[in-house]
Amino acid sequence: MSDSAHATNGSAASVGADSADKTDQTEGSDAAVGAAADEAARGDEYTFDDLSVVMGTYNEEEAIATVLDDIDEVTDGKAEVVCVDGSSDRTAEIAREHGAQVIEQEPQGYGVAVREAILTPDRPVVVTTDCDDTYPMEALPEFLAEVNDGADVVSGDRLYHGAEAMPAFNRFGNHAFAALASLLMGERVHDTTTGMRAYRREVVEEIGWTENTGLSAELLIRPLMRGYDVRERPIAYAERLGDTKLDPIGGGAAIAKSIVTVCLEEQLRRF
Ligand SMILES: Nc1nc2c(ncn2[C@@H]2O[C@H](COP(=O)(O)OP(=O)(O)OP(=O)(O)O)[C@@H](O)[C@H]2O)c(=O)[nH]1
Ligand SMILES: [Mg+2]
Repeated sequence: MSDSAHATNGSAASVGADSADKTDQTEGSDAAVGAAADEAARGDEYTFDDLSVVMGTYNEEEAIATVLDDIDEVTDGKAEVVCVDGSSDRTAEIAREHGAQVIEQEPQGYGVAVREAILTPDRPVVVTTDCDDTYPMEALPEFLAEVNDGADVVSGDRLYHGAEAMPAFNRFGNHAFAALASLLMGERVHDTTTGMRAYRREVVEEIGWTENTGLSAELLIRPLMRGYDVRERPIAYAERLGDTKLDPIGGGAAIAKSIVTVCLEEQLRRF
C-alpha cells in the first residue's frame, strides 16, 4: 500500500470532538477494527507485521516483562519492539530475552530516549508506550485500524475514562495542559501528555522534534497544527509498576513551557 503521508486540512476536527462524539467514535472504532481486519486479509492494509512498538526504558525491571508479553500476545508476536534503554538494573537483559531491539543510551530524559526510539524503526507504523504497565496494549488493534482508516496520528486519551489510577496532582496537571494547549492551538484536545500514540512513520520523520520532558505534548501539537489527521481515542490507564521517573513539579513546569513554545512556533510557522 501507499506509504505517503495523509496530510489533510479538515482532519483536526476529530480531535475537537466533545464527549458524545467520542462515544460514537469509540463505537465506530469497533467497526473500524473489523473493517481493518477484512482489509488486512486482502493484503492492502497495514498489519501487525508493519508495526513497531517503541519506548524509553529506565530501570523498569518490575514492569518490562509484563509490557513485552502483552505486546507479544496482542500482536501474535508480529510487532517489532524497540527499547531505548538507560537502565542500571536488569531491564535491558529482560528486554533482549523477550526479543526486543535494545539501544543503549545514557539517561538524558524522556524525550531524548523517545525521539531515538521513534526514529529507529523502518516499519510504516510506530506506536509509543511507557514501559510501566500503565497503557493498554489491548488497544493496539484499534490504533492500527484507525491508521488504516486514514489517521496519521492516533493519540490515547487517558482522561476520558477518568484516569483514577493517576495521582490526583498529575491528573489535574494533565487537564490543565490540555486546556492550555487547546487555547493556544484553537483546537480542543483532551490529553496532551499521553505516552501511547500511533504514528505513520512519515509524520515522525518529516517533523523536527525539539523537546525533552515535553516531547509527548510536542508529538501531538506539531502534527495537529500542520494539518495531519490526528485523532484522540479513549484508553484505559492503570497504576504504574515500579517507580516514576517524572518529577511532578519540575517536569510539569518543563511540559508547560514546551506547550507554549511549540504552539507559538507552529502559529508563527503558519505565517
Ligand atoms: N532511556 C530512558 N528512558 C526514560 C528516561 N526517563 C524516562 N524514561 C522512560 O520513559 C517512560 C516514561 O517515564 P515515566 O516515569 O513513566 O513518566 P510518566 O509516565 O510521566 O510518569 P508516571 O505517571 O509515573 O508513569 C518510562 O518507560 C521510563 O522508563 C530516560 O532518561 N532515559
Ligand atoms: Mg509512565
